[in-house]
Amino acid sequence: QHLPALLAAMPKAELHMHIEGSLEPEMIFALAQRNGVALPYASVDALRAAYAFTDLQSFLNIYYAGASVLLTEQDFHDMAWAYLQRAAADHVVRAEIFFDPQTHTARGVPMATVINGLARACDAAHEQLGVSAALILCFLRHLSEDEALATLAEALPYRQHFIGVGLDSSEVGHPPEKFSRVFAQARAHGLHVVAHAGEEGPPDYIWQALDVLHAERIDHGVQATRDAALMQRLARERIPLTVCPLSNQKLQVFPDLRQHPLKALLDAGLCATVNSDDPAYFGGYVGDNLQAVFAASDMDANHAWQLAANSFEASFAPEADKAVWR
Ligand code: ES4
Ligand code: ZN
Repeated sequence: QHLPALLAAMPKAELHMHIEGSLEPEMIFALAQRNGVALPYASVDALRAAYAFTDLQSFLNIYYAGASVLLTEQDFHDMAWAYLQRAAADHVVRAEIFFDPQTHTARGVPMATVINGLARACDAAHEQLGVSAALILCFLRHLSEDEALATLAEALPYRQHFIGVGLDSSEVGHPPEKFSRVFAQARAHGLHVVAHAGEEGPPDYIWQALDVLHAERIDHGVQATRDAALMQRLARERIPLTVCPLSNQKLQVFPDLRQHPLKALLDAGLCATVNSDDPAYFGGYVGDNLQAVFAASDMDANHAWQLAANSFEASFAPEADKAVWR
């Protein structure tokens, strides 16, 4: 009774969401119509019916198809603005938003179109919603490091519009060490660095993200529970894990949320946070993720408070802002 209300009302930061994963089926169809893009699905319902994923790759195939409707700066703005309004309703006061420029530049959409549209929505969110929003550019790990290096070079003219870089897409077979040079370059430009690791991949990928990429946060990281030494390091160094329960459930990482390790991570002293990943595809926004994972476990109000505190501790917001939110 009280716990759902606390989870909904508590101010929080969302640190792991892919803006292309916030495209609801209705918006995919509206943008397809606006832009004259043909979709391989007959209707909103037919598209939604395809959201039955068996693993990460089965999701990514549909996610990249959905993103193909994005063409203009207005499209990128409208997508991000819709997410930021929804986040504000969940009492998100800080959002650090992933975007995948290579998904768009590969289709001929200019980098400027992508970044300017997203950045305009982030500015509007601060002014009109009181949500502090920032962008993190993700490299697609199924592509080469040379392509990531070219993408970073293309984005550097817009350096003031993003705060960091990340690493996403198909994990297994694409270890973090494949991207050592591009992450070193990003760090040299003063960018924050994060990486998806230990979603489907082994604990070794988490070690690599830390020791080779110097990642400041690990996205997902739930496979760390398989490695006691890694758990100790993550706890001792307070390296945040941005955990996404409904994503883990829908991609069959933990098909039953009662098996989800969130409580174990918190109780082991790790800085775990709860996030939505791809809310339009996985059945809900950050508030829905919190409600679902609490309903499936015996976490209490202390865990809820810890998650909110962790989300601010883990955020890259200015310390002055973090002091207010905490
Ligand atoms: C993603 Cl759930 C997930 N994992 C890896 N890469 C992604 N990109 C968008 N969603
Ligand atoms: Zn993700």
